[in-house]
Amino acid sequence: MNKNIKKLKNIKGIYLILDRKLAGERSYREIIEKTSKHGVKIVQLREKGITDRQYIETAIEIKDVCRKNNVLFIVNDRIDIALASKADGVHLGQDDMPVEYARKILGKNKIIGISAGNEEELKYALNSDVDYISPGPVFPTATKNDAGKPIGIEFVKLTLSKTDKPVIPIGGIDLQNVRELSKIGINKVAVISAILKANNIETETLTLYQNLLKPFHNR
Ligand code: 3NM
Repeated sequence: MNKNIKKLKNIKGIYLILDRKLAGERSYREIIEKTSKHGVKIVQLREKGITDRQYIETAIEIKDVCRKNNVLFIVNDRIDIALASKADGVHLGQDDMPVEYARKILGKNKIIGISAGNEEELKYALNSDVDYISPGPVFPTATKNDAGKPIGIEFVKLTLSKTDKPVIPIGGIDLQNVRELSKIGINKVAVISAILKANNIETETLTLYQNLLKPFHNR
C-alpha cells in the first residue's frame, strides 16, 4: 500500500476544506500553518471562479505548505490540478469523473475519496476503488447550497458497517455535534465553517480535535 494511503488510514483528526469566502482576510498559508498545529491532518483545496492558471499556482503553493506541516493535500474534483501540483489525491463528487477513469489516470499511489449522500451513492462508493468515503451532509449546512437533505448519524453508522475503509463524514459538523460522531467510532471529520468562521482558528481547531478524540466514559 502506498505510504499516503496508509497514512490516511492511520490519521485521527480533522480534514479541513479551504473556502476562499470563509477564509476572509486570512491566507490559506496562515490557515494551514495555524490549524495543522492543533489537529488538522488533511487539507482540501476547493476553488470556484478562478482561472486554471490561478488554480494551479494556488495548488502548488498549498502543496508545499502542506508538505512542510505534515498535512495530506487533496484537490476537489480536478484531477488535472491534482496531478500538476503533485497533490496526494483528489476528492470526487458523484457527478464528477467516474472513479474507474480517475483511478486509471491517477494510478494506485494517489488517494481518491468520494462523497455519498444517499444509499444509491453509497452503493456506488462501496463498489468503487476509492480510499475513503465521505457521507454527507450529516447535519444541515449553510456552506454548500446544493448539499441536499441531511443524512443523519444513522447513515454514517450504515456506512461504517459496510466498509473498513476510512469514513470521513462531512456537512454541518461543529464543536458540539462532533461528539455524536465520535460516539459511533468516527475519528476523522471534514469541516469548513466550524473552523473558518471562528475568530481564533487555533483554539477552535484544538477544541474540535479534542472533542473528536475525547474518550467516552459510559460506565
Ligand atoms: N460537501 P460545513 S457538505 C463541501 O455533503 C461539502 O457532500 C458536502 O461545510 C456534502 O462544514 C459540504 O461548513 C460543506 O458544513 C461542508
